[in-house]
Amino acid sequence: MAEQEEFLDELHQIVREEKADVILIAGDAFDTVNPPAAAEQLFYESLARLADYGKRKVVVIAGNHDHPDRLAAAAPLAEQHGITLLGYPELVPYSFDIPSCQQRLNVAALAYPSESRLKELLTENQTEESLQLKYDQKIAQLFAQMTKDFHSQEVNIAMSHLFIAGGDPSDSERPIQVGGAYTVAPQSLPANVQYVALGHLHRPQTIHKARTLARYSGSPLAYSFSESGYTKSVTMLEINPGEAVEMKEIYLASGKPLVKWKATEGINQIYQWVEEGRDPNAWIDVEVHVQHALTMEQIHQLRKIHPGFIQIKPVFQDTSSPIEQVSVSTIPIDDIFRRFYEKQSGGAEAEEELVRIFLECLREEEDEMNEGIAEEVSQ
Ligand SMILES: [Mn+2]
Repeated sequence: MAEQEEFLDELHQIVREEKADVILIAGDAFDTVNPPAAAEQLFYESLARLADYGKRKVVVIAGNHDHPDRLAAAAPLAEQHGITLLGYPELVPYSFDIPSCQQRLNVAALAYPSESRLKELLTENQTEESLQLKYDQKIAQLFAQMTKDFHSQEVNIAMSHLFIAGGDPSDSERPIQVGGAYTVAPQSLPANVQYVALGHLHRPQTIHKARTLARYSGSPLAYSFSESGYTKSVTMLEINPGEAVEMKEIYLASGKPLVKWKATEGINQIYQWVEEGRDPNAWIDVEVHVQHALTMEQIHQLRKIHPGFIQIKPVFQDTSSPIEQVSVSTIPIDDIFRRFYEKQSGGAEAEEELVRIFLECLREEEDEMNEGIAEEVSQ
């Protein structure tokens, strides 16, 4: 939440400095259909601030993570602040007069068009390939219909939450459709608009094969380690009717870096790095080379020394020897247990105490079985 707040402060500052007339948010607004109340509060508070209580137009569409009804539930209230919240794909374009620049803006805003939300008539016998093609055609058709009355004397924009074929994904978007990602060809985006604002992919990127300037602004924060190699940004556009669009990418300073630590010398190396003040503000994925599995106490202690550890993963030295095929019955039971433990833990050595407990449990189990047999015999 702190990181999100920081970003929203920065966005507000950019919006003021750039004197933005309109803000487009192409989803996802939330990560889940059931966001925590605190997240919703931050969202609404930030929208009101961005809209400057009605002076600046804001349009938000739902993404695949958002609950369309829930996102749009506050629409009547938001509308009074000049904020348009759209949950479902609809066929109507939105037109607004923008007093701050004395232009009229047309937005073909298509909230996340899931196949079910499009109420596609898909017969059961269709192959995956023809479903994909039909979906693509349907999106092209929707945009064509929504933009058909767009006028070159006005500012024309399309926006949606889609996976454009050829886009560069990261590990954190989650598939846009259950049972296969429905993609849309870049050529299916409308040509008769000056810009297509896209949401879904976390990496900021321009769609090169589109017939007009189309772009993912990308997520404001990194949500997986596959997103650690580039800077997050927002996209700023200068658009006048009938003219070429001027685009500028504004890099964000907020957002914590994601880094990986590989402590090949063991747990003390982590303590040393923390003491040296390495990556104090980062989220960290820790790999630590150890002989034995980390105890709960060790993990607990590590978490106390740095608040940014996301995962602490033990790595065991590779002691694997070629697999020998031997009959289990010829190996002593404690050896079988040691081998099993090593395999399950990824290479850790079972401590003697653990082996002793295992053998004790085994004996108790055997005693109970013997008692059971004795009872049966006596009955
Ligand atoms: Mn998405």
